[in-house]
Amino acid sequence: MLRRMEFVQSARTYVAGHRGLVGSAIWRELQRQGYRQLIGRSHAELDLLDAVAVEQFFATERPEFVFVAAARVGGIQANDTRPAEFLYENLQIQNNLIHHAWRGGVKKLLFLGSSCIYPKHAPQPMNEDHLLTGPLEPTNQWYAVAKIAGIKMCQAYRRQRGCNFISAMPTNMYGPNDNFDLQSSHVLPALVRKFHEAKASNAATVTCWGTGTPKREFLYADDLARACVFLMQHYSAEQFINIGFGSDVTIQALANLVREIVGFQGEIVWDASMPDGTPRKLLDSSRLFALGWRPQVELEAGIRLAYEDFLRRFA
Ligand code: GFB
Repeated sequence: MLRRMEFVQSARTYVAGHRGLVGSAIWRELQRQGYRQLIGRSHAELDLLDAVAVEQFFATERPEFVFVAAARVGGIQANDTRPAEFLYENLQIQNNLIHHAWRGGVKKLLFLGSSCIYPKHAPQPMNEDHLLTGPLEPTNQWYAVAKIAGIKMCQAYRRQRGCNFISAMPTNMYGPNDNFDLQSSHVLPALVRKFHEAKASNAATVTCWGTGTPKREFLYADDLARACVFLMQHYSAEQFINIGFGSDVTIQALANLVREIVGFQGEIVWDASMPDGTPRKLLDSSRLFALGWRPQVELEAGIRLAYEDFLRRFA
């Protein structure tokens, strides 16, 4: 029998990774909706790689609802060059959280994966049934394998232990509290920073990675957060569920848009020695849309907000 409990505003709710891009957005959304017993731990306070510490945390804090937004994340370059970290840390973090959520009697848990779980050449848009139907994109296969294991953990604990653990697969995310480090960031924050710095120094060109021809779908973090809280409130099934925006753009088009928003007048140069990654990863989010959820923040408006966040934090 599954433990089905309503996600009420007085519920003790743990957001793992509450300082990151996704976790901080979930935290803000929960506060906005009146949730008043939020639990967060910084890395210094709780090392999620440490199984004993995680077990003790669940035993003393007794969270009832858990959002798993903690992960080792990064853009194409970080994924490609640090495979051991991406595989080991993600497996360890999610194993500790999911296993000890069961041991600690958590009523419901939402595990967050990524659209890179799908095969490199999956039909577009990619629906949930395309999982494990072909080889993965090599640059992020390590991260993808860990995230696929996370989905399976939730399904296994649901089947064998009766846990109400669900999973959602967001598309490429951006927004406040993003990582703007040029070596490890995703493309959107990297472009914001590159164009801003080029404008400030009157540079003639900005170099972007790859050919610019791959397409990506971008979802603003606050939209993702609303979807996550919505799923915690309304969705309980073994089937994981996609969270996307609904349309994608080429990296070239994205670069032009960011250049315009930031106000850089120079040229864009493409460094084809850098990897393109998967040619396209547009999610089919019709399962989620059918439940009544829709994104609210258009790409251009979202980039303006992301740029404001960058200016507030770094300029
Ligand atoms: O966002 P991104 O790093 O990761 O790169 P993925 C997306 C595309 O943007 C690639 C190009 O084709 C990059 O070559 N790009 C152009 C740049 N200029 C830049 C730049 O300055 N920085 C970066 N980072 N990219 C990640 C996965 O894949 O997506 C993760 O590695 C995760 O595992 C995440 O799934 C959502 O979209 O290719």
